[in-house]
Amino acid sequence: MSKIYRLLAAASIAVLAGLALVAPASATAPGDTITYEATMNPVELNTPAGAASGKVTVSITGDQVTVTEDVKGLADKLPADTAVLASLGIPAAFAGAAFPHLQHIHIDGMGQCPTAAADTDKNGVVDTVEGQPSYGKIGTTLSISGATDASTAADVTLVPGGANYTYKRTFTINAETLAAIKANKAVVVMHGLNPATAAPAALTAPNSLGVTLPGADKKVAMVATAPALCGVLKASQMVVTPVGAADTGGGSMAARSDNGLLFGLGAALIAGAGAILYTRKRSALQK
Ligand SMILES: [Cu+2]
Repeated sequence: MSKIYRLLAAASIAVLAGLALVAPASATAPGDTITYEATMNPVELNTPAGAASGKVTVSITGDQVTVTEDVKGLADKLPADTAVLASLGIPAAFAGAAFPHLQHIHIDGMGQCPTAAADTDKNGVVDTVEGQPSYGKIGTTLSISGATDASTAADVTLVPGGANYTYKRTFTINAETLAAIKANKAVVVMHGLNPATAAPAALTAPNSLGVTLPGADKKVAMVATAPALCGVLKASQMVVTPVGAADTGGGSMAARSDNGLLFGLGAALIAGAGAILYTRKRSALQK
């Protein structure tokens, strides 16, 4: 998958290079595509140094964004033992499923990733709320389908799952998030800690947001929601301007058709990992 992804991404760049001029970021005009990148690093206390990594690219044309991600080393699967799951506030239907990773673009904080100093209650975990002064509130939910605003922020059925995944989605971004990205103060966060390496409190204390999963009788443990990877989106040096000037030039169209293909592949991969989980949850809700 990742090989195909890279080949297609390279092809997409080649198409753009053939049809476009490359200009400095300072010379942007309406219709230009501006790209921002975040290198995802382990959140101190929550993910061991070097255990997980990722790269996120956000390409913006007007109010349309394409977010691509390549993530490695996160928590892989939920426990298969239903008693263990119950102790974590996770319904039995999720036993052994791909570990869901809620992911957001956070805004209106300091535009930084939290350090160990953010653990103000000294329980060994930087919980989601403790991280907020650094990365701010949720501006956009990087869901695999459905809404991309805060309404889907904690919906574990709409997120990528597993240790390693790629993600690609094009959507209309809200003005608040767009402004934060352009100010280089938007922060991408992937949530969900590896139970094998998380501090004991992550398994015993309820999450700081008060989230209860459908079908559970207690709040889900902090391990499901605490920030695992974090990275600040920064403008990359290049801006792509379609030749022929028009807002919807040949370059943009070529890029879009490639995006559609990539997204299809990514969605198929994710659907494969999560289909059982979604189906089970839906039927539980219908009862
Ligand atoms: Cu978040």
